[in-house]
Amino acid sequence: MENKIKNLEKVAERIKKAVLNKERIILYGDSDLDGISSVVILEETIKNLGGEISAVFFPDREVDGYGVNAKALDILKDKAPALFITLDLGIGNVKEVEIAKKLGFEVIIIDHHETLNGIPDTPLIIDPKQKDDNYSFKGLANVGVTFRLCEEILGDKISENLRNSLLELAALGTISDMVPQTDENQKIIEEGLRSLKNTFRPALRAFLDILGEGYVFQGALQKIISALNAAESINYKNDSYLLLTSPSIDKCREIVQDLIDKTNYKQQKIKEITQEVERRITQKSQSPIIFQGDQAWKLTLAGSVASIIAQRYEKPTFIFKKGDTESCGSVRSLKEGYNSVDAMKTCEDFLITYGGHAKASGFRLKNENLEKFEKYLEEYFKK
Ligand SMILES: [Mn+2]
Repeated sequence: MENKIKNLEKVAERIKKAVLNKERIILYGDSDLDGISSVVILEETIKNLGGEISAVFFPDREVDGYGVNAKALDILKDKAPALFITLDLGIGNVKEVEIAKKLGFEVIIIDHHETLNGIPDTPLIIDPKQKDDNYSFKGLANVGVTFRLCEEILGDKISENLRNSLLELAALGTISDMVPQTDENQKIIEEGLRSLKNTFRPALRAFLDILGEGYVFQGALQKIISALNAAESINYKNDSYLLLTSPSIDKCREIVQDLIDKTNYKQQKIKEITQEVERRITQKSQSPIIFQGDQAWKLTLAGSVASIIAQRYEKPTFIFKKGDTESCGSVRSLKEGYNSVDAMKTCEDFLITYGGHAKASGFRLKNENLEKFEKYLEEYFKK
């Protein structure tokens, strides 16, 4: 049993060297709270060392797709040479990492997703789910992995206040990513939430003030998480990131109120789509899966809808947005032994992309293959 995630020390040393040499550093994170909180805590760690971040990028899943994309690399290419660090994504971007390297970037991947067919060609990968990683706990959210990296980078220099401040975000990101709340995750959540009550971070203070502290800690924590997840990435910028890094309490109050309003609207939409799915599946109750899509549904809501349906019907659930030629969706498969990634692996010949975790994953394919996809999945889950 090893006590450190593979490459943790190597990556920490590389980042410290970059700070010393004043190299440019780019952070490229996923747009959900796990990705955003990962970016924020790594940025604050680097700043604490005296380093600077040259650019922070969050791709819009709906427009840009999940992961590193060539368009973003093209926008960033003037910043090369630089350290290009991916957070909560990247482990599947074999092709894009090649492009990044050709542009002059040195790529560091910090991820916690399953590795599929081959990993990007860079020695600087941290992902506890790598085949040859012997770290004892595999259930960390990406922000948990990143927190371990921040600890490694800062070493003894980490002050109690900084550690607590990073832990608050690590706790929220961990809860939000729906990883098991056991082992290290449980500790991160406990410590982070304890600190959250006295948070110095203006954004989190604004949430506690607006929602009411008592209310938040009596079970309404999810309100904060939903609100932070409600921000969309536009032109690679993300409101939740701007919020969490803002020093102005007044500005934070404004954004927090706006995000809460957006969340309430989103919850209403999720309810409507869920009802529509339920209406449709009454005629298909024999199928071992739930497989539904529509042109009017937003991809950003698909995961939430799939979660509710999968829980309610105890079946692997595939919810997708049907585009003009391609469809893109989210999968939830909550029962033990029903691995959604393994299931989609049997369809990889006609999927454009797919990936994620056994219980939560995603896919994209041509519309003409939808029927075939559904059939293969039904076959797979019948067994
Ligand atoms: Mn994640």
